Amino acid sequence: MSIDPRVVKEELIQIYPKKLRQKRSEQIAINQVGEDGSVPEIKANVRSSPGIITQRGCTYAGCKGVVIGPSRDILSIVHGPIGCSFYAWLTRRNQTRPATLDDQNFINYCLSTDMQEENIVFGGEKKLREAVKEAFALFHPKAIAIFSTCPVGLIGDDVHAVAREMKAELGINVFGFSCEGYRGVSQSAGHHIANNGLFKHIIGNNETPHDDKFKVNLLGEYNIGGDGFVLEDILSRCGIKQISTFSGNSTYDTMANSHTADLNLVMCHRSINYAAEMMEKRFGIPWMKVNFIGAGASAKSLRRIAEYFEDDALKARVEEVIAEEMGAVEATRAIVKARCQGKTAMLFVGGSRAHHYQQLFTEIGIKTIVAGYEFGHRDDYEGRKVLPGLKVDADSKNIEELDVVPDPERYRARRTPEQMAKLEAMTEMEFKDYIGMMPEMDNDTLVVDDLSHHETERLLEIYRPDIFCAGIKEKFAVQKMGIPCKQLHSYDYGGPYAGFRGAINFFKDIDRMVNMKIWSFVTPPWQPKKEQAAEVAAD
Ligand code: CFM
Repeated sequence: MSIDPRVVKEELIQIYPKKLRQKRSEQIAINQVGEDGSVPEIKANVRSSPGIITQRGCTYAGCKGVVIGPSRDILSIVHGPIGCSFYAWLTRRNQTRPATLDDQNFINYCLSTDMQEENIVFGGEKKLREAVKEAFALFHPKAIAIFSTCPVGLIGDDVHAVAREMKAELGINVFGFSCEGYRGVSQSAGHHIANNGLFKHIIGNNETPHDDKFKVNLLGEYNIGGDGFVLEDILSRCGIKQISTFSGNSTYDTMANSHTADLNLVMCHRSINYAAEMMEKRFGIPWMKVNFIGAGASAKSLRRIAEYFEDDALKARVEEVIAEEMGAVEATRAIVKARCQGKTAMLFVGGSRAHHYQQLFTEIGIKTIVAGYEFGHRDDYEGRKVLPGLKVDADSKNIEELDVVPDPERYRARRTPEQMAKLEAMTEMEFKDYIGMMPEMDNDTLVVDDLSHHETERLLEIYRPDIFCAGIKEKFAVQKMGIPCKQLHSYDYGGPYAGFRGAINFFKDIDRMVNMKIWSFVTPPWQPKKEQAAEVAAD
């Protein structure tokens, strides 16, 4: 079935009023990869339009839920009405494993100041102060983080002043985040705010030295469904010391100690590239993009790490680990690929997975025909080469850009510019770069930013993909149309999907979903319109 993507694009937006149609048109690209790797421009990281059902979340979700939340011994207090906390309470499947039963772990707690009307009218700082003291008395944490929700910003509570005061009084690290839900256009603003906070209040606070030879941090890995555990296992078997993860299965101390590493590995570029950049400027730690989603991608990433350290024993060990893992991957892959070859997928997740998971699908012969991010920026689509040309709009100006300079005592360039250039020339490895999603997608695939529910329905109707990947908000609406929906945020109840073992889990889960007979028994609500879809297909 050959479907003209131009016709589909028109179909998706024709129902909208003129102005909205124009805006959405710029947020939907028909992919064309040039000889030089160039791709069409796409509009991204702009406000969703009122009336549209978007998949997006808020700035507070990106700060509290995504970046800081997974760390287990920072006590998080949400300053705001209780509803905001409900949705931050263990809904993200970020796992953690304290070393001993006595180690602090606050992940299963949900602390809120439970603001009432009275606090909105007369101010909530007093209540926040009391909450911090009460939490300290109960838990004795090393650090307390305060997260502001929308009303806090609207009434002007100074959470930073309260944090400073409590820090002095209690003698522990207390810091606040102005991550009100409305602060940016999506979660993405919250990532940036969280990165700034990590940098200002945590990274560099713990000087414990390590004499390991190969020291890295893994940035942008949140241990959803145990992904981080799989990667910890692989790296340690290779003999690579992981100082800290940001922030899956992490602790305050590991993050505070992360500036002692010699290389930063960036998994999720969107949520954590700011910290990587700032750590390079202040401490001299280079960063490289890695991808541990997909067996092939995992092997490639491990080899790049070994290249960076220029150590033959490490290179040999990495090859051994890859060889140990690949046998089982290939065995499952062969069976599943035979059953899935030629099927199609659509991927709509926040900022990284809609790109990373295409690799896993490709490994079992499933083609991604449409994909997009909820809140990725143009660099996540087109690659970081577009960064110098990005315009700063009113919404992004809202978020502080820290002025970072080399630390007078602790800056140590891990590699000279010459060494970096040599490494880049010798291998495929590039530092400080992310090529983005579109250069790796086929021509004539569709790329849709901030997909709406209306567009979801039309896409499903027109293409009838074999699987749709999104989140809980979309899952059951999609499945009622007779198409299986894999939650790529939470992995449903599955995972881990990272690394080699993870790939095997993913192959099996997808095989089960796309080859299940039940989908053919569901009558889609739009069934009468079927002929219309056939017409589009024939065009
Ligand atoms: Fe990064 Fe993530 Fe993602 Fe993300 Fe998220 Fe997530 Fe995601 Mo849900 S940090 S951008 S804000 S890879 S919670 S673990 S799955 S939207 S694609």
